[in-house]
Formats: sequence, structure tokens, C-alpha cells
Amino acid sequence: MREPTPVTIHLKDYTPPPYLVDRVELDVDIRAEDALVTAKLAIRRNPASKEKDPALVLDGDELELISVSLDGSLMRGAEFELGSHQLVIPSVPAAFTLETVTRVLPHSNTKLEGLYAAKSGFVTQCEAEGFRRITWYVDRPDNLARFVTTLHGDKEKYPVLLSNGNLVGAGDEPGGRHWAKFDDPYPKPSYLFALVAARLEALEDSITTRSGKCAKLFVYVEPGRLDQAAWSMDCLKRAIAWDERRFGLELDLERYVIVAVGDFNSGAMENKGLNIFNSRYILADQDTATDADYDAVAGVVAHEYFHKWSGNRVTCRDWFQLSLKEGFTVFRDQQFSADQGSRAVKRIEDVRMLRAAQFPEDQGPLAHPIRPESYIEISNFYTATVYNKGAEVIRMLHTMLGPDRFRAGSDLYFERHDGEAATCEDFVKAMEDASGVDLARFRLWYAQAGTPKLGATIQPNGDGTTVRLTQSVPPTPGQPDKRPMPMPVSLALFGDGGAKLAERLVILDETEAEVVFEGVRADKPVLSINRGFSAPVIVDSDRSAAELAFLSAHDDDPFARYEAMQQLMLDTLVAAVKGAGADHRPVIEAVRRTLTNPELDPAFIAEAVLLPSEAFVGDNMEMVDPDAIHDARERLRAELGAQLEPLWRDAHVAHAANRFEYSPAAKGARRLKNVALGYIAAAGAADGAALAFRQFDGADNMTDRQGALGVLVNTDTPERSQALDAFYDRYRHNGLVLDKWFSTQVLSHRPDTLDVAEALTRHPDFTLSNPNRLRSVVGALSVNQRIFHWPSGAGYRFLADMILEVDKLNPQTAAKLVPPLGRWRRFDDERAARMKAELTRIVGTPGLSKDVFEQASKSLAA
Ligand code: B3K
Ligand code: ZN
Repeated sequence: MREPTPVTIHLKDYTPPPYLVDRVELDVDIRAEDALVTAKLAIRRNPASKEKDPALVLDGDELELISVSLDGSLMRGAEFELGSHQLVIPSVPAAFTLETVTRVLPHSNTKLEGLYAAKSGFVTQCEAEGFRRITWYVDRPDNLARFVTTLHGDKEKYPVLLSNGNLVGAGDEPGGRHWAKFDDPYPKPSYLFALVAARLEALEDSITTRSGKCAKLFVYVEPGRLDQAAWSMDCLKRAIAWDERRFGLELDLERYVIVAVGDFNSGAMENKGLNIFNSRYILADQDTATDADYDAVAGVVAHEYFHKWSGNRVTCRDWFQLSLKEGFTVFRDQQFSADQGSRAVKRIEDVRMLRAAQFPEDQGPLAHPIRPESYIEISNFYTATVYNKGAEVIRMLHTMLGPDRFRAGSDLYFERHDGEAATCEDFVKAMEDASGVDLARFRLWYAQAGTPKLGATIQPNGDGTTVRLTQSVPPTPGQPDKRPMPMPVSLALFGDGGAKLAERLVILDETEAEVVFEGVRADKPVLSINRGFSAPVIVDSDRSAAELAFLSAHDDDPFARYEAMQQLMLDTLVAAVKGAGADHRPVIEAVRRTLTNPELDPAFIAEAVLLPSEAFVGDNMEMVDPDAIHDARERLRAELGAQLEPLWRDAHVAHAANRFEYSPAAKGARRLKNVALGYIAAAGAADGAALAFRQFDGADNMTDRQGALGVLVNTDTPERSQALDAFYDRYRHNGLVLDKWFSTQVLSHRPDTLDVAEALTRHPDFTLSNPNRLRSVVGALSVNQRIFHWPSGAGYRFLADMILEVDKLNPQTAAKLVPPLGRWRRFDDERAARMKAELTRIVGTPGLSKDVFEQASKSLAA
């Protein structure tokens, strides 16, 4: 059976910890078979706790306790209670020192939480509750302590020893071993603890911060990968300078260390002064990384760096406050990335991501507010809602207050709470106090789940125009009734020839409002709404194809322009799926105009002319018909391809000779070139595969190589296998690139893709134990809408089998695969029954983790 029985933790039950740890002296001895952890904790009663004579309760998980001493005397078994997840000492003094000796087994730690073995040695991952897998501890974020850590290990196998803080001593030990001691001057919660004992190579650099301090910077990578580390170092330096400029926040350390490993559950971790990364967000060079990979590295390096203030200097009181650090830090990394290239394209990418990952979450059984009210397993709440919708909530504050008042609010927040564990309320209060703006109602964004719907209609009104706005927030699990939430709505009206007649930012804080534009009299002005995606909502504005086409050509807000085109494409596809017979002409003409507009940036054009994904079309229908959506979308793609073929060919050649360079202009050119190649192939051009193969073969960079491969995998041509084999041979020793070889095949539209995916799980390079590799097949399959929802239900069965297999090794990663099965309400009865049957099978499996149990049982709930 599951162990322990899943318990729901509630935000309303928060109480301060009865005991605090002031100082930790940790000694970790990494031995051949295990690791021995000696923890000396200086503990005292917490004056903020109201409990009377509380017992000391320490958290632990998969630990073997060897001894425990209190103030130097060894305790007998009768003096403490040892459970599988707790060490309880019923009676302790007001202040004391507790020393535990514990044995852990990092070599067989497949959960990749706590101390575990990666390919190059040992690393840790402690957020959220991994530190308790290293030693017994008050493992919660509102317990901040000073850490002094000593590491011991084999010198030859693990030449690099690292922990948080400053190196204060090191030396050799008998038996070919060595040790190193680190002192971290900043008190920190245990989730920010890290250690590394590994064989690694380092790229070193340094930077002088604004106050003239010199800091050393290190990027450690697996041996042989040093030539792929330069980009991340460069990003780190830019992020340091940017945070000084934009937020007035300086690096507070003499040494800032990044370590990249191949086996990692998430993207990266912001441990104080010792970030540990999934190597996919560090390693990049022209031959192995696409432009999107380069951008992702920049975004994640900056994100972890920005946590040094938003997360580390000011941390979270409890895990319900996760969005306090994550939403804010995502907002910060998005702003950083926007400043590095095209702000418009970055906004489009961020919104596309929000719609692909967060909207479905908000509309399904796992919907939760950005500050959840309860959880069984906190790892399940590192979601697009907490991160990306959380960032949108911060962005709305920025829009409503304006940059100066927002900055005053963030300054006040950091000043007030430096060194503390804070709450979302503390953040909003600081914004409110610094700006003088009443945010009482705005707080609802933290408490209510669900994507609001924003309705807009436009009417002539005397010699002016009235825009009528409405909002409704749909019911979500546990929240049947919702209140209206204040949202910034950016509006404009356009008249003949594309003239902008008026523009306004409106704060809609009631269910409905009328916005009167006095004196704005065109015959029939066209409404541009939620410009820049000013609020994370779904707009229902009933604009005609002609109006959308007009905006796609004339709106001066690039996001709104993109959005008009998307809406036009979406309306066309939805009409086709519903069998209403689709008129493709407005889309084709709008795409033609965009492609031939010399004033537009190729990067923007590439985004604007792409059709919405099959999944996004499905999300916009009551009942998803994956086959009809696929067919309708392919028909439109083919027609766009064929009707505009000369233009696509021009776009493809125009940028073909481009030598590799990583600049916004070169990236934009590559993007448009690859979109054009996709359309040429979609047109059914006789030379489509040959053209793609030529691009594949002659490419001097991964963007073009993978772009061409992505086109070829959809074909039934000799070039397809030729390219796949060549790709495999070239990159078989590079795990990250091999992940692309797996995922590209699984993202194919071909009807045999499910069989291909199953066969790939038997490939010698496939493994369940590496999260990146697992996601390259299983994660990719569940975003391939038509294939995953294959009518036989084989896609569901495949996913459920994988979830159950992975759960035995790595529950956190297994649980992340569950949500696609929870979308059954949106599918026909047969598919829904098959999806539910798989969820039922999962929930009924003995020995299930609480991670998967929570996701699967909530997904089943009616
Ligand atoms: N804070 C980490 C997330 C760790 C995931 C824990 N399951 C990465 C980040 O958001 O920066
Ligand atoms: Zn983060």
C-alpha cells in the first residue's frame, strides 16, 4: 500500500514552527556504497509559536537513523519516537544542540530528490521537501538557518566538491580521499541547500558589480562539454547587469556557481550561490542547440539568477506562497528576455505558452488559484498556473501601476522583507503602500482559479462610440461562485484606412462596464481589445472575418495584430470542424498581406503566419474532435501552402544563404525560412522532401537541421529515414540532441506515430530514469493531440503504462505526465470512458505514490 496515507495540507491551518534551527553543521561523507550524514543543529523555541510545551518533530524520508544526541549525550531509544517520516523528541529544553548521524543511499536514489547520483557524480535537489531525504530537519521554508557544510569523498572520482557559501578549508584524507568546508553567511531555508561531489570541468569568469565588488562566476559541466558553456556564462553576465539596471538588485556573493547535470527532474534550481541545472538549460552551441534552445538557456539562467532576490533574500513563508517567488521571477525573466531581442515576439511566445499549458489547467479538474488552498503533494503545484499565470498577475500590477510605481513597490517589498520568509499578501501590501493604489479587490487574482471571459461589443452612441465590456469567471473545483476581478483592458478603435481613432487603458473591476469614446465617430470603427494581452483572459468579441483581417493588417500593437490573425484562423478552423464549410480566402489574403509587408520584421511574420496548434483549436471547442481538427487544419495548411507557394519559396531562399549568427535578425530569418519550408511541404510540392533534405544536409546550425527534420518526419519518403539515420549517427553520443531525435519522431502527424513511440521506448537509448529522455517520448506524445487521442484508446493506455512504470522510480516526474488524461470531459463518450478507465486503473494500483495518487484521483473527480 501507499505510504504514508495521503493527507491534505491546508493553507488555513498554517502555524509558525514551534522550533527554529539557528545553525546547522553538516558533515557529509560520500562513501562507496552510501553516504553518512552528521547534522549538528542549534535549535531553540520559536517565540512566535503559541503551542504549549510542544514536542520537537523533525522530518525525514528514506533515512536510516544511526544515533541521536541531545546536548552531547546519546539518547536511548525510549527517549524519542522514530517513524518512517518523523523523528519525534517529546521533551526538549528551550535551547539545545541536537546531533544526528544518518545513513542515506544516494546511489539508488531514483527519485532525484535529496542527494542522488547523476552521471558525473553526486548532486542534491531539495526544493520543495528534499532536504529531509538528506537528514532529519525542520524542513519548511520559514525556518532559516546558517549552514556550515563539510564534504568528504574520493578525490579521483569526485575531484570537485561544492556547497553553498564560501570555501573555508580543504585538504586531503587517507585512502585517496579529500574534504572541503563551506560557510554560507546568509541564513537560508533548507530547500536552498545544495552540495556537489563530482567530476566536472569549469568555465570561469568574473564581473564587477555596480558597487565595485568583483564576483567570480563559474559554470561547471560534464567533462568534454566545456565548449558548450560559453553562452550560459554570457547570459549570466547579462542577467547580472540587467537586474542592477531594471530592479536595482545587486549580486550579493563573491562566488556564483552553476552546475549542469544530465539527470534532473525540473529545469534548474536556485540554491543559494550554487545553482544546479538540467544541462538542457546550460549547454548550447551552434551545432547542437536550436534558436529556441538558446533562448530557453537565457531565460532559465536569468530566472535562477533573479531568484537570488525574489526567492532567496526574500523567501516564502510556506509552499502555498510559491507564486510569490515563482510568478514574480517568471515576470522578471520574461522582461529580461524581452529586452534581449524582439519584445513583440517574446510576448507572443509567452502568451502561446500560457494558452498551451495554463489555460487547459485552469479549465480542467486540476484548476487551482495561483495561491492554492490545499495540496497533498506540493511537487504537483509547480504548475503553469503558479508560474505563468502568476507572472501574468504581476504583469497586470505593472500595467496598472505603471513602471515607476511598480518599481517603488518592488523596492519597498525587498527592503521590508529582506532576510524573511514572506507571503503573497506582503507583496501586494508593499505594492499598495508604495503606489497608493487600492488593491483590495485585485487580491482575488490570488484566490480565484479559472480563466475569466471578457466580452466586448461596440455600439454607436450619439457622436461617439460605446464599448460595452463584461466579465465572468467560470466555476472551478471547490469554487462554484466567483466574484469579478479587476483587470487592465487595453482598448483601441480603428477607422478607415487603419487610422487609430482612440486608445485607452480601462480597469474593468465589475461584471460589466461601458466605456464611452466621446467624439469618436467612424462609420463603423473596428475594436482592438486586450492589446498586448493586457489581462490573462479569453476574449469573446464577435468580430467578423473582415474586421479581424483589417486588424491583422493595420493594428499598431504587434500582439493585437498577431492576435487578430490567430482569431481569424481559429474562427475559420472551428467553422470547418463544425462542418459549416470554411471560406479560406480571408486567411489566405491576410497571410499574403503579412508576408509581403516590407515593414514587418521576419521574426514577427513567422509567428503571425503560423496556424494555431491542433490543441489550441480543441481548447476553443466545447467538444474536441481531434480527427476533424487535424483534417481541417491540414486542409487549410495545404491551401495556404499551395496558393502562396511562390511567396513561401521566396521566403525560403531569401534567408537560405544566411551564415549562422545568433542575433535577433538572424534568428528571425531562420524562423521564417523554416515556417516557409513547412508550407512548401504542406502544399504537396513535388520537390518538398528533396528541399527539406537539402536544408537538413547543408545546415550549419541545429535550428535549420531540426526544422528540416521536423518537416521530413511527416512524410513517407526515403529522405525521411535517411535524415533520421544521419541525425542519429551524428549525435548518438550527445544525450540532449538525441532527445530531439526521439521527440521529433513522436511529434509526427503520420498515422503510425503511436507504434513509432512504442518502438522508441524499446530503443537501446531509451531509459525511464532520465526525465529528459522520458519526456522526449512520453511528454511529446501527449501534446500530439490526434495521435494521443487515437480512437482505439492506445495512446491513453501507453501513457498510463508509462506513468505506472515511472512512478516506481520517480513519482514527481510520473505525476507530471497525468494531466492530459484528466481532460476527458472535453471528449466524446467513447474517448472519455477510455481515459477514465486508465485513470481508474492508475488510482487502483497498489503502492502508488501520493504524487500520482493526487493527480489521478483529482482528474477522475466528476
Ligand atoms: N525553484 C525551482 C523548482 C524546483 C522544482 C521542485 N519540484 C526552479 C525554479 O522555479 O526556479
Ligand atoms: Zn523559479
